[in-house]
Amino acid sequence: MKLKLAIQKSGRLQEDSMRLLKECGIDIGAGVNKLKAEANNFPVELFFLRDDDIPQYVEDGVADIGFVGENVVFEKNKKVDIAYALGFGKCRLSFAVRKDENYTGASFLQGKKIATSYPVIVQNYLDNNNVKAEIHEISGSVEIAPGIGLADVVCDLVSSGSTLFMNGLKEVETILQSQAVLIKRKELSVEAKLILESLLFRIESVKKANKNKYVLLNAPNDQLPKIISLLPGMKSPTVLPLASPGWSSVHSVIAESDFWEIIEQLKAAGAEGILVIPIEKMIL
Ligand code: PRT
Ligand code: ZN
Repeated sequence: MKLKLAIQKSGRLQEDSMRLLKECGIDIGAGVNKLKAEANNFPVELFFLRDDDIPQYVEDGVADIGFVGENVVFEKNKKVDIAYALGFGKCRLSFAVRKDENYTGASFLQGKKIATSYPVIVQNYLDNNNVKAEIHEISGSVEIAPGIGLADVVCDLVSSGSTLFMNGLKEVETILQSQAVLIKRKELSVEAKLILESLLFRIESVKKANKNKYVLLNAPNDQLPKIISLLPGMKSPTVLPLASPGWSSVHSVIAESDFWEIIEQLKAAGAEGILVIPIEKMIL
């Protein structure tokens, strides 16, 4: 059997979805057509769909799992489970108003016309804040709605903010932070579950590797204790003698998030010739 995975056919999530599969060693070779493709070396079959349709297909079991934005998962509100946060496709769903407008909080929205492609999420937000407003659902180019007199407020996805800015709007309130997630259907066969576990194991190894760097450096032996204390490593750092007496080469793994701080401290402790190398996979 094969695990059926739905991914976006074209658009912002397509490339990252395909790259992640590749990094997991899953080879989508020949046989790629517009609708379906099979992996040569892993029991998975890909379905290429519009992102909006993915939750429905997963609920219905046409696909077992899917890669899709949380924004779409919450808007469609289908019976699926979020199994893993994939870390790409990050964006936020925000209200925006004309740049000269004075936004005073949720009560500002009372009685306003709001243009959005996310009527369900917006209505939830209004209900939670006891605000009544008129939602105009539009499927694209939401940002032009105030300019053409269709709405007072928009609620749209934002990443850099430049689309809003170019349309004379300002972001005033974020109602959802989103990223691509792996969703799965509620009822998976035992076999499908096993394949999913193996896929998740690979995805996690790739994600961990991306979050860490392999560091090699040269250290004077008298500074080794200090330098080793700065480098936790997976177990403990590897220390090898250099050809020149009194020096060692130290190898370790450090988290991307701590990277700059640790490098500064390593230099201060006398480390030289520091090399930083990306890690491809990391199995703990
Ligand atoms: O054809 P299909 O229906 O599959 O694709 P689509 O056109 O509906 O979606 P697509 O490809 O635009 O986006 C797919 C997913 O990418 C979304 O559901 C989000 O989860 C995620 N994503 C991440 C974004 C953005 N960032 C994003 N910036 N989706 C859309 N945008 C748009 C936004 O709507 C606005 O028009 O980009 C513009 C704003 O970008 P900035 O950088 O100017 O702020
Ligand atoms: Zn879409």
